[in-house]
Amino acid sequence: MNNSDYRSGIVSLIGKPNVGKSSLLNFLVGEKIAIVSDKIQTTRNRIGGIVNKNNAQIVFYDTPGIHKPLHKLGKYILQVAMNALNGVDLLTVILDIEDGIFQSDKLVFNHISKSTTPVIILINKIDTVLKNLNELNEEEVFKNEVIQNFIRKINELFPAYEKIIPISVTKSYGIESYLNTVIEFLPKGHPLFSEEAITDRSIKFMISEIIREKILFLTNEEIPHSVGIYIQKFQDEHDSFDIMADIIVERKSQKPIVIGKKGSMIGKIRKLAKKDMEYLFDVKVKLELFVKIKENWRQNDKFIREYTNLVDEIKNL
Ligand SMILES: Nc1nc2c(ncn2[C@@H]2O[C@H](COP(=O)(O)OP(=O)(O)OP(=O)(O)O)[C@@H](O)[C@H]2O)c(=O)[nH]1
Ligand SMILES: [Mg+2]
Repeated sequence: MNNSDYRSGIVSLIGKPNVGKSSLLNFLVGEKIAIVSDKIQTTRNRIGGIVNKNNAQIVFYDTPGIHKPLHKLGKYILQVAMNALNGVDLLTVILDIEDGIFQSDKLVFNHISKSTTPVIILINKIDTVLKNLNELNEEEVFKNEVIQNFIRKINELFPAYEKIIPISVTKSYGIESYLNTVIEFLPKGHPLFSEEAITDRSIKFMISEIIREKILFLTNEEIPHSVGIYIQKFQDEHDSFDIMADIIVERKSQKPIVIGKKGSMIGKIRKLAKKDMEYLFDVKVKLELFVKIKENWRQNDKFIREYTNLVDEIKNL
């Protein structure tokens, strides 16, 4: 490797909720560092994922889906996504071909149109329209009628992009091509993180996110979004973690749902979370969970500070 050719920089992944931003981040990093779910507004924070290539280091920022906020927490979450539009080398807007282009995508384009940072557009979930994806080459995919119609819509809304790349995260299609394009846009420079690092977030952050993911997976309706996590105790004993965490709900009626009949729901949350933690951190995990009620916590700054990790990201919180 010629050192003078080494490139490094930051790329923000932006889009409406549920398009696959966190799924893409995990695929790029090769480890599950960001939680994923089929429910909208899964991600609440900016999560840096670090990717090392022999000629470059890229820091990808996963961001919350851009949405119209309905409460105080939503406003802060949107602010996190907005902050990620500035001070980065490249923006990547992700669209979802299965869902189509709607008002929420227009909102995303409105926000980025104020930025002078170069933009790459990814059309994700093309596996849902091209069932024989793995038999097709890049040109055949690009020329496909459904893809071309989608590109026409993009051109009407936001023609100021550098490149459009159709991808499928679940079928690992188009990602290498995306990565190579990203590197072309990065400035020459030294790595920003050590080669071993995979994320800029702490172990404690990851622990609270894993617990939240299991709640998103196992519960429905308003529960997944009403939940906050507070880590009461985290003890790292080298080959084991001792963890006590509170699951915060915002109404009395939600507590028995999260606990479940004879503790069956909280038991499942604990079991799945513990398994993921042991796999990710390669340690034995002792995990105790408690459910607590804090009325309307998502409207209260003090509680938002305690039960999300937004305080690291939002100056005035
Ligand atoms: N079919 C298909 N599904 C995908 C693909 N990529 C992601 N998904 C699914 O899309 C859903 C949303 O994925 P996430 O990665 O959580 O989406 P996100 O954009 O981070 O969502 P927010 O955090 O809510 O903004 C999950 O159910 C994923 O499994 C893909 O390439 N094809
Ligand atoms: Mg996400």
